Amino acid sequence: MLVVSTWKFGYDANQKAWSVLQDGGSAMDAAVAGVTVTELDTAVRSVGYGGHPNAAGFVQVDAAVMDGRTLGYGAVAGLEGIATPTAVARSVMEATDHVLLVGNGARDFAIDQGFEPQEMLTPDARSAWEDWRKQGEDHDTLPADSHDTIGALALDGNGDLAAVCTTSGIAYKLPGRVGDSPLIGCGLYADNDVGAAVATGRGEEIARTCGAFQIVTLIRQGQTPQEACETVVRHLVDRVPSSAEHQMAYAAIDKDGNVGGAAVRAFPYAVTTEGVNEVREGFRLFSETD
Ligand code: SD4
Repeated sequence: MLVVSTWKFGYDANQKAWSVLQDGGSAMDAAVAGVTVTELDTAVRSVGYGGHPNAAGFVQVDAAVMDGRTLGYGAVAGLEGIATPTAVARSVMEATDHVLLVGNGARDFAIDQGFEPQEMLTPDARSAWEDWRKQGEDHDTLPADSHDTIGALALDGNGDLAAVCTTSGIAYKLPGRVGDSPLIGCGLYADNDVGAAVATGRGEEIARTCGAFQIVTLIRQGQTPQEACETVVRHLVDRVPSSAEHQMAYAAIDKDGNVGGAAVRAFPYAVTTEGVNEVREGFRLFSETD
């Protein structure tokens, strides 16, 4: 059994996910429960409740789940007023024969499924947004925590894999903007036969290369998760050099429990398995001073 989540805050998500696995829960149960902790944590300004709003002051979240057993996938994008979008994405996968719901349709569906609508903009996030507006809405002066998606990968006791991804996207984005996180193959991918991968960073860059799918394909062809993550980061930066101005990061696992992580810049990710519960530093292409 194994759980891997992006960023330092992934550590808390992993504790929850690991306890679900230990209680006999599935990889999907564990991954969703883990990231729900992050979605509800107001200290995390880039995911779920308390996330940074879009330019118009509304928190619009994106989330997705993928089930490695069936290649089943469900996602929501541009969803407002629901604090746990990953659970909604799971409902899209399980309760509809669609894969992606957006905007008001996603919200109506969530409410229909029993999710409680709520205000998503916290006073802290509102005041940071108001400051940004007063300073002239300059996209070069975004808050330091203006993005940081949580992606989580889980391998359960049956050998099943799940990948999930959830974000409030880039701070002060254009209303309606959707990043890579809810897009299959870009933000996440999972296949029981091979492994699973998630992405975090600047969605506009990440979405160019379908990196999560590429990583799983490279593992299928014999690369380790670490090699596959590095290959995909290098490929993007070689192919589109301007993308290196942004952060792009991937974490991956294979079906045997090997783990990898690589990014353009510093990328901590959390790893929890039997006897291991730690935050690791991913391979990075550039140091902070490059
Ligand atoms: C997005 N990929 O919406 C997300 C943001 C993010 O780390 O991951 N940041 O583009």
